[in-house]
Amino acid sequence: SGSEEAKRNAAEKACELVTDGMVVGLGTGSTTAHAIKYLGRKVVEDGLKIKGVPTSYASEALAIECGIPLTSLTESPELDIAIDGADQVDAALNVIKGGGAAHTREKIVSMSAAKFVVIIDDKKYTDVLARSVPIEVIPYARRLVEKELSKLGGKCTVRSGTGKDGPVISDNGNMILDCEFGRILEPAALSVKLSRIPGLVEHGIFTNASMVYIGYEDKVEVRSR
Ligand code: DER
Repeated sequence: SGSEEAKRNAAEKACELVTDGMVVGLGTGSTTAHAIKYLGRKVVEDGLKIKGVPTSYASEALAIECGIPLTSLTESPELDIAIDGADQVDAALNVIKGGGAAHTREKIVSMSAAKFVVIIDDKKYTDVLARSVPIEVIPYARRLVEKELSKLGGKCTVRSGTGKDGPVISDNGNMILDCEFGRILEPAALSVKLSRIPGLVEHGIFTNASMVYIGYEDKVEVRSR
């Protein structure tokens, strides 16, 4: 991915959308970390009044460290805005997420928000999505899900991480598959097919982005749906 400066530029520009009284979905990953730190400074130094809903243990810990008051989806089901990163965004604002294995809660939060804003560095913007799609799967169903994904032309690998032997386990206690489909010309159609597979908890194709902020070292481009 691109430079930290490009990520920070996109993150801080998008945070201009956050105003007093808002409930804000806080995404996961290094780009959104810039947004969480920036919003934390606005809360602590300028008295910005917001509440955050984190999408992972990681973003919860960072938000607490930055002084952002937190709430839950149960207490605050209607979010004003969700700000989150992505692994790839195409020209029609279709998004692949899940590089951080957080896409299940990220999709729940993004769908709970009036506006879902994606922030990326320029290296992630492309004409056609062509990265592997992260897929959260109930371990019990893994073999069925792998079989159904291969029928759709997917080639899956179980994601293993660092600091633990064996598979990455998500914040929800499930496994992650990374599934290669090559160039994804019809993301919405694939999304529907994936969501029908029993035992597949959530996949990383997001078709609900309202806006994308594309950060460069010296500028930010904004695209709206
Ligand atoms: O897991 C996710 O969807 C994250 O948003 C992630 O993939 C983007 O992370 P990055 O901002 O560190 O590239």
